[in-house]
Amino acid sequence: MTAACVEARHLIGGRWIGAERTARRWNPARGDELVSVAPVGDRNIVDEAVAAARASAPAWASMTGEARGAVLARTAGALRARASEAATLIAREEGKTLAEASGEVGRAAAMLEFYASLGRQPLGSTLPSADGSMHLYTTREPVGVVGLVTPWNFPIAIPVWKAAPALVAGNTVVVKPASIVPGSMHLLAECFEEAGLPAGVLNVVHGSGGEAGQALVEHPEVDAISFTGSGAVGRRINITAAERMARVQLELGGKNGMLVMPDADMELAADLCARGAFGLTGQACTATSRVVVMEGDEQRFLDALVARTMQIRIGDPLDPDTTMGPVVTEQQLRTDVSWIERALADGAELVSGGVASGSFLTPTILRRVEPEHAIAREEVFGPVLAVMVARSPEEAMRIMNGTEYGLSAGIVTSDLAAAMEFSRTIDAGVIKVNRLTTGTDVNAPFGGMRASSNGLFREQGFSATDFFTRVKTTYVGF
Ligand code: TAP
Repeated sequence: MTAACVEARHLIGGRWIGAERTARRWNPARGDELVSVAPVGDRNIVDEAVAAARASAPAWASMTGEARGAVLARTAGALRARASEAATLIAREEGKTLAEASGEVGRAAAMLEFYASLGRQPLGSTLPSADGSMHLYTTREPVGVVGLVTPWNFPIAIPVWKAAPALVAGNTVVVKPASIVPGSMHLLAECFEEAGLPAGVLNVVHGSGGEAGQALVEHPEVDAISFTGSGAVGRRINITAAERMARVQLELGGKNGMLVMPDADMELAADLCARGAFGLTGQACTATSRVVVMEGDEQRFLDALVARTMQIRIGDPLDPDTTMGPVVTEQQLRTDVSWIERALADGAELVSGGVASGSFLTPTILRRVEPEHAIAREEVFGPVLAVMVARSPEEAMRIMNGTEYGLSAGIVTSDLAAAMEFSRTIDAGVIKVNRLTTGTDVNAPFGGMRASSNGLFREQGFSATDFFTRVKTTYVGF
């Protein structure tokens, strides 16, 4: 049976709109299977979407938080009802395994439910005043029209973790999803529509980043931009937004390290590193991409890591036995391979993996990596793990903090003092003790430090509404 192809459309002011110019996405695991076709949006379509968002903003902002939250709760229900279809589509379009895709859909629904409940939570505060005849309070108002620019690696969860807090806070949005995963965003937009979201409150424009994305970021009627993606694009967006004084949130790349202490359970360390590095094909911003082990522990750790990695089964994401899917595009695969070649040229040694075949890359472990090597510092965004050796705890901390990034960092130890010292010393927005560098709770703030973020606002949890609201202070004399 031929799997269905999703005919994605722009969603503008409640209307589904196609175009003559379209882009096609083929299943990365089965090159001949068309997964989705989407219109290629230009500046005019972005203008229409922003106008629709602007027109619907007053009515949406004047609804109660409870009523807005109820729409999000119904969206969660609609997504859960289509969970299996959504997971299959993500697996076919983006390439993560069915189990990973199901996890993503469940997480997106949980996120919608969390922000639905925020419609009933206080946003603002009451303050004591120096004037005894004064009622002094703050309220948080929506920012207005928000542009959401999202990457391909979580094609449903990331649009949700931006749109849900934006909407519950009373903003209207225009989403520009990554151009290689339009079908997943289309399904999500259908869930919002089915939940009764008023027309124009959430608009979707498909198309390339250079055209539709840039037009959205430059648009004078877009009050704020929330972007997740690469550092290079993020920096450009930062400059563009600053020029027109638009609020901007940037969540960018990472080079996440795991420190394995001498007292660590090596089986646990190997399991965390293998799943953190090769789960999601390593295509996660919080993927483990570096490991630091203490001198004398390296061989013991590598033996356990290689044994654990051998259990990974590469294949078609729809096969239930598959535990690692393909690399997302041929171009990304070439990039991954070129990072491996560069590492070997710099003096690293291949422990296992490094074999590219079709759109698949075997889980790759490199040893004899030095902190100054490019593979120790630059984001690969693929299933490649660099193992480094430290001669002292101080050197280990220096290596862990030795890249420009600061997204997620982990330590494996049973020494509480070492764990606490790690948490205090490491410059990263997320610290994990005896857990994967990937994965977070929906109610906890998430974001990076240093080059992993512009650091002004956190996503997820209660903090997300900081970005999507403005504070107003009201003095009522009586
Ligand atoms: P990017 O190439 O940066 O693309 C992200 C989004 O920006 C896409 O929608 C892209 O459109 C769009 N875009 C590209 N150029 C643009 C421009 N000039 N103006 C406005 N928008 C533009 O990233 P990616 O390859 O999709 O995702 C991988 C990167 O995202 C990695 O660096 C990863 O670490 C990062 N990431 C970070 C996080 C967090 S939370 N920190 C989470 C996931 C991913 P097109 O799709 O058309 O290019």
